Amino acid sequence: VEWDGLFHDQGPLYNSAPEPTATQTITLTFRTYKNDLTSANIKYYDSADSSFHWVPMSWVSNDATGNFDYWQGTVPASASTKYYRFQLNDGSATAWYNAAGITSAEPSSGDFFIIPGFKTPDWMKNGVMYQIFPDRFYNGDTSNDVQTGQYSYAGQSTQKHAWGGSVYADNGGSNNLVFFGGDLSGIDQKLGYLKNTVGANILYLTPIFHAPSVHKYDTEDYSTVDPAFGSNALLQQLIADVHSSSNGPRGYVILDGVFNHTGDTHQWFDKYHWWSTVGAYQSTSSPWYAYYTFQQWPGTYSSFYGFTSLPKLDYGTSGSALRQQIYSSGTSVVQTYLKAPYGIDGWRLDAAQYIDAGGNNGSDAVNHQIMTELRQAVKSINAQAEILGEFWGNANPWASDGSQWDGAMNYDGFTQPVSEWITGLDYSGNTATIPVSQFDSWLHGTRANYPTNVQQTMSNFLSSHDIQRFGTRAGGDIWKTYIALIFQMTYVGTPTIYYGDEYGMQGGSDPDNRRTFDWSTGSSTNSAVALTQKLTGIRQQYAALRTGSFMTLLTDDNNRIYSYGRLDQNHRIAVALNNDSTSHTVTVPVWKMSMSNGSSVTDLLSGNQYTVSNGNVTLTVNGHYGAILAQ
Ligand code: ARE
Ligand code: CA
Repeated sequence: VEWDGLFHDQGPLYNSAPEPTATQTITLTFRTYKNDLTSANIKYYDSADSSFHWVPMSWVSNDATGNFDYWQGTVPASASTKYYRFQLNDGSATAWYNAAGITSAEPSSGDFFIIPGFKTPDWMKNGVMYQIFPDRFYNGDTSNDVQTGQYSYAGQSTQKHAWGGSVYADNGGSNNLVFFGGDLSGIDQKLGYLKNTVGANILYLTPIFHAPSVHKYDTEDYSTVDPAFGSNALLQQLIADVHSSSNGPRGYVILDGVFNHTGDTHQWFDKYHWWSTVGAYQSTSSPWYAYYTFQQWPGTYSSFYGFTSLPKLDYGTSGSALRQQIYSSGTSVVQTYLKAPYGIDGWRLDAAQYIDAGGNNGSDAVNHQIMTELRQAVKSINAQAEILGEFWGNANPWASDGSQWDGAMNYDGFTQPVSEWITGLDYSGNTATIPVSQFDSWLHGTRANYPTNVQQTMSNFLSSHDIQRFGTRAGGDIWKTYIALIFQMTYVGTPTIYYGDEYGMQGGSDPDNRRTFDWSTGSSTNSAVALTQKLTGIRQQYAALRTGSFMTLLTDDNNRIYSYGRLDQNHRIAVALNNDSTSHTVTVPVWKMSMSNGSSVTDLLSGNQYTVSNGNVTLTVNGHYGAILAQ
């Protein structure tokens, strides 16, 4: 069996039902070199009877170039989850093919998923997300700014900082109490920049509910927007303006749901007795005593990472008062903001892996039960709402069977490999260089962790508020931002721009990764922002870049060249990336995507046209840049 010719993924050309219902049959198409195979089979495991089943495939056709054969087989319709692989025979040898790769011995993991009834939000598959840390984006209303000394908390008092500059250099106090004045009306005023200049249509805000710190992961009151950010009415206005298509494309809003812990000033905990009621820290007979886990009351209790300012919530058992308050009742936090008059479009679940009962730290059956209940609560209000989990590794336990998350933050399958390949540093800033062949196999392996509709909604970001800025890892070389943006906007998953990454904003680790947005740089006259705009427009125009197949075309370790195809019924697009610092002449083997000799492709970035010759497109690509060759 000629392994080079084998291809299948769950793109529309190879899979008749990307998100099948229980009554849809699924016809799978497999590609091989012409005349390579004598027989082929789909072997699938059906969870309904816990057994394997075989579907013999038939030869159906050749591709237009005559280089390849297509084989097909049909998996019957049913409601049960299935996992499949292909067995390929050429008369003398057998090869096995599944999402994880090609092997001569039958694999025991890495199969393709079929999950009838599981849908992830289409707007998430097709959108571009923009993440904002509200205090640092734009100050739209100076009257709500936190003043120096206005509040004090845990022996520290607030500091008002002028916009810009090196954020914490002059801060003698707690980083978490330095305020720059950014707010919701600032974001609202800049929606034109987001929608039209950057070309993003999904707004993800880090926490906005009332809390003492600037980051607001220490929730004091889930029911109130922090006064320094605005008001609940302003949140409604912002959501309405994002949703409106009168100021650019219709948009979507995702809020940060911090449900593993509260802040220690929350009414339920009330460490400093700021409330007139009695919280768990104040009395063992508090109505909320069971919401937290005390090893020794009151001083020793479970918290997030040992930060006593973040006492950990105890979810008890199904139907507990806390579960009702957070997600399962009609007036719960989760449901309230999904419903009118707010109508947010999804939740990012902070520290979701740890959510649990009894002070346990998750990744157990109780955590998965809570996540399953939470999904039901969300989808009962809005079946199209997004559930985006925060996890830094392989999120398969939460995002592979349709019962919990739709997708996850893709540190593991995007941020880390991109950082290592392009900057030579991992996302923490440690030296870690990988050749392109390893980059490609890393991407392949992490995609295989998830069903295709999850892959397509993984949040792919260069930086976040928890890691060093990409611009800093890139050593200030804006060309590395260019190539990273080209990859991000042509890869599988929801491109997610952490505010400022579109111009290569600098910043070290937390808290320096939360610098103020520089509005003199962030505009379409900036070359990186202009490239972002162009790329989001291209992604918007070509569905193949969002929901098409992903096919590796070339990995050239010596010249640091990567080329891959994205393809669907309407377009074949070959992306060529040159990760070297000097330009290279690249020979892109577009014959692997069945492009015919004599046909032409257009580089959507430069506008240059090329003709396919001997199965290839040959072009010169600048260092740290790329071409997007569409047909
Ligand atoms: C900050 C500083 C600390 C300082 C502390 C107290 O970072 O150095 O000591 O303040 O002054 C929020 C704030 C942070 C704040 C923190 C605690 O944004 O600025 O810290 O609260 O007050 C793990 C978790 C993951 C978590 C990251 C940060 O798994 O959930 O650590 N991310 C979320 C948010 C954060 C937020 C919180 C959780 C808390 O996105 O912004 O912090 O609500 C490996 C592991 C990961 C681990 C990762 C980083 O890769 O696999 O699990 O993530 O390392 O440690
Ligand atoms: Ca303000």
